[in-house]
Order: sequence, then structure tokens, then C-alpha cells
Amino acid sequence: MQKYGVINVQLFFKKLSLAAVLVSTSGAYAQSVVTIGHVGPTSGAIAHLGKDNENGAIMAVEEINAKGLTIGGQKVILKLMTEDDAADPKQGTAVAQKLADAKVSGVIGHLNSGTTIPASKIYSDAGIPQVSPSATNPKYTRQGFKTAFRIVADDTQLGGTLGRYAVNTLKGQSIAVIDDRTAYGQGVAEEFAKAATAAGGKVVAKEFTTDKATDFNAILTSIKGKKPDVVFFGGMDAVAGPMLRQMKALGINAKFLGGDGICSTDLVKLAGDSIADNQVYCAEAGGVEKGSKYATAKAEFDKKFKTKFGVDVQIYAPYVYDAVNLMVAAMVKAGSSDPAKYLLALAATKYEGVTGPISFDEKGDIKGGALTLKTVKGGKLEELAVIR
Ligand code: ABU
Repeated sequence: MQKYGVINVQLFFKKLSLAAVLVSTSGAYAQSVVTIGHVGPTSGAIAHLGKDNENGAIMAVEEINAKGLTIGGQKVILKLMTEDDAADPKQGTAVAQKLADAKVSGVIGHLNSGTTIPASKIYSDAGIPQVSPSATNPKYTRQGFKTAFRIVADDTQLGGTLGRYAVNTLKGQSIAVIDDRTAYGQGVAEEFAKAATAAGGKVVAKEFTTDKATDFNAILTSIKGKKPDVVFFGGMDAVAGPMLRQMKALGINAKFLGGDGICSTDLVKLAGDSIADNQVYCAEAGGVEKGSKYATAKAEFDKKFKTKFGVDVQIYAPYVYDAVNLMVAAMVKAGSSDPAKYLLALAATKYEGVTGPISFDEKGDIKGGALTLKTVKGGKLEELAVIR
């Protein structure tokens, strides 16, 4: 067994243009360290989701190191540099620059589209591969950046599927649409409205709020007057929860639909006892068919995650876990953690993850991305269907 003491000498190695190196204090040998970054909002209203993602990355890195990692014939320790963007675009670009300055070999994140998109320019300029496990705004992979990858479906698929579902399956005819004005919320709401209208539904109200709002009485009162049978919310669970409570208080019994941002384990907690069975529908931007080998792998991941962290997966921890693993697999295949050398291997990835098979199209989007449609029943999210 190797015995060594380590000191982090990033400043020195910055000069040498190396990502990071731990040096034996005995001077007997040097052991390479490959550093990858992870970014998500680990503070603020959706810190529970940021932490969920971060835990997925921690689990992957710990497992990889426990198994032992060799890249290009050299033993390597994988190091995770985690940053908090607080779901704020400005903080997102600040931490992206920090990771670029630290010359990380790759970045997993960010969680939100509103931070992922501006950060992606910084990573692209620095030539650093970025894999987002959860940002769903289509623009992220449509900027022509060779470094941008996404392992979940996008808002066109999410909003489109939910829009058709609202009209064709739930038989919604008059529809109210609310969004939180973020890149994600506004985008997914627009896609929903477009698809619902094309399916024959009528959008009777369009309102907006913010991702920090807590009082929705004014917009909900206005919506109530239009008597919608469906309310769609483009935003996150931290806003959807109180909104559902206030809908109940106002006597609005419409079906409530949202994208992946509300499809969390904590939604029910955030909404208190305000959700009736089969009232809320949402879709995770990925999924595996029941009975498939991936379903078994995902269930095992969920169990391991609960044992390790003492909490259930919220939404995207398994996707982050896969993102770390596939990035490292690309480094191993290329025999290098140098972004310029492993980027092509990453683009050509054919990875079998716990969230299903992952390969990328020419834009960097997952090929054949799936959605998992869910509803809330008995105070729990229940899977209805996987849609491709
Ligand atoms: N996809 C929902 C949450 C993240 C985002 O796209 O903003």
C-alpha cells in the first residue's frame, strides 16, 4: 500500500500549466491528480437540488478513486472541486471563471439553464469540456460550442410532451401558464403553451413571477377569474410548493403541471398537504423503462445514495453520477486528462450509465433522450410512463 503525505501546490503548478498535482512530501514520487469541477446551487431556495447534484458527483469520484484510476498508464487520483453558483447567472460566471483559472480538466454542471448557458462560453473559451446533467434550455447546446454536452432531454421535448399530455390525456381545454422568468422557466412554459395550443387547448392566462417569489395571490386571483382547468408552471419546486398551497387556499382546483424543475422528492414537502391525488403532473428529463437492466441499475444507485447520504435522490443525482463517470471514461479511452486530447473521445461517448445509454449528437445533446412522466399520489411522486 502506498503511504504518502500530500500538499496541494496549485499555484506552483498553474505556472507549469498542469491541472493540479499532489506531491509526495517525502519527494520519493509524484502522484498525478486530475481535477474536475462541479457547479450547482448549494445555497439559496433550491440548495436541496444543488446538494443532490453535488452528492451524485461526490459518490462517483469516491467510487472511482476506491476502484483505482489509471489514465495513459499513470495512476491518478480524481479530485472534485465543487462550487456554488446559487442559481444566479452572475455567480455562475464567476465560479466558471474560477474553475477555468484553476485549469480543471472538465466541469459537471451547472444545474440551472440560467447559469449553465453563460458559463458555457467561459468553458468553451478555455477549451474545458462541460457536461450538464440537468440544464434543459435548448440554447445551451445550440451555440456551436464543441465543449458543451447535455445528458438529459431539453425543454422542447419536456414542454412539448407536457403540452400534448395536458390536452390529449388530461382533457384540459382552458390553460393558464405561469413562468419564473428564468431561462428554464420561460423556455419550458413557451414550449408547453405552443404544444398545448397546437393540440387544441386554449391559453386563457399568461402570468409570470420570479424564482425568489413567495406570494402569488395577485397572479392566482387573476388566473382564478379565467377558470382554467390546467395551470402550467415553468419554474422550480421551491416556488411551485408555496404556489400550490396558495392555489388550494384560493380554491383553484385545476390540474397543475410543470417540468423537471418541480419533479423533485421535496415538492410534496414544499407544498404541504395541498396536493390532491392526480392533481400534479411533471416530467423528469430522462428515464429508463421499467424492467430494463437500467431500471435495476438506477434502483441500486438510489439505494446506495440513500445509504450514503441518508436522504432520497431529489432528481438529478444519478445523472451527475453518470456525467462524472462518462467524462472519466473518455479520459481513460483517450489516455489523457488534457481536454484537447480527450474531447473527441467524450463527443464519441457510448456510455452505459445508471440512467441509461448515453451518446451525443453533433450538438452535444443526448441521443434518444427520454422523459419520465410522474404524478403525485398518496403524498409521493409516482411514475406514469417513460416517453421517448
Ligand atoms: N431543467 C430544470 C432545472 C434546471 C434548468 O434547466 O434550469
